Amino acid sequence: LIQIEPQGAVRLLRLNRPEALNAFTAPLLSQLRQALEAAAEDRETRAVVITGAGRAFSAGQDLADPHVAPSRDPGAAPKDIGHMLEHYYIPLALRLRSMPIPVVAAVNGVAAGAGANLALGCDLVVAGESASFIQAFSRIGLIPDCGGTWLLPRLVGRAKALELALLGDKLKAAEAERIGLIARVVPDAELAGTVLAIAQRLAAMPTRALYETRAALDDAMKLDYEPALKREAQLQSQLGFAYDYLEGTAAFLDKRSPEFKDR
Ligand code: LHQ
Repeated sequence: LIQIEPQGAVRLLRLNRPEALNAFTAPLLSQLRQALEAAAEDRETRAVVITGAGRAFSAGQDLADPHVAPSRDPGAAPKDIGHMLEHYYIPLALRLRSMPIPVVAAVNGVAAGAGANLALGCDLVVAGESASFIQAFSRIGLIPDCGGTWLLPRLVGRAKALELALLGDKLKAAEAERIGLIARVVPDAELAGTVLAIAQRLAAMPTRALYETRAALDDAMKLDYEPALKREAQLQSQLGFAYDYLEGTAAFLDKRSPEFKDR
């Protein structure tokens, strides 16, 4: 259900249920988390790309899955769909957000519901121009999950977040870029190449500094200005003792390419 394609220091993970628009089932979600875990543990892998097979990135939770589809039999006991979040989506979202290496989403088509929010949880989101993002939850009587309530207001502010979440309309990739929901939109034919080039660039960069950059930005969201300045100084102090700072500075002064190692 997940196709793993190593490309040098970049590991591409392709959601591979194209006949169902890569809708999430428990096995697919488990395999994706395991693939992220394996990429995090592999010392040769320095960046990850997540994309979808076929015409979609992911249609979100598979609504036909008996684990979550409400029974139409009035006598049947109602299902607790929170279990699916607790056991599959939350561990996946946490794994994604704490990856020791950068993760780029290559959004190749529609990303709906949890599919959209999984993509938005990646460090960089690049979409093909025919891609779209849909907070489909309100259409079926639910709220944004898989990090949506946390991510959306931080990415686009409360006004746009509520517009997207309440109306559940399809947002085209160009508009998603314009409002700051995603980093970049590129012509469809250039998506794979552009994302691979970005991931390769990130893979050659100082991995530990990239990791701490994400952590510092996320921390700063919940800090006042002065504590944020102090947190920067604390992290900078640690990085200043690390190999990559020595190497980066030496390479700059020697006018050569650096070879970073820290993780
Ligand atoms: C699908 C799906 C799908 C099954 C398309 N499931 N079959 C977490 C925990 C617990 C519970 C619930 O939810 C969550 C988180 C969530 O993600 S909730 C949100 C779930 N996702 C949605 O509500 C999106 C539903 N899909 C759509 O709105 C459309 O299919 C989109 C906009 C994604 C694509 O539209 P089209 O390009 O027009 O394609 P289509 O609608 O014709 O779909 C193609 C096929 O894929 C079709 O099957 P068929 O047998 O007729 O070819 C759809 O039924 C199937 N499909 N999404 N989520």
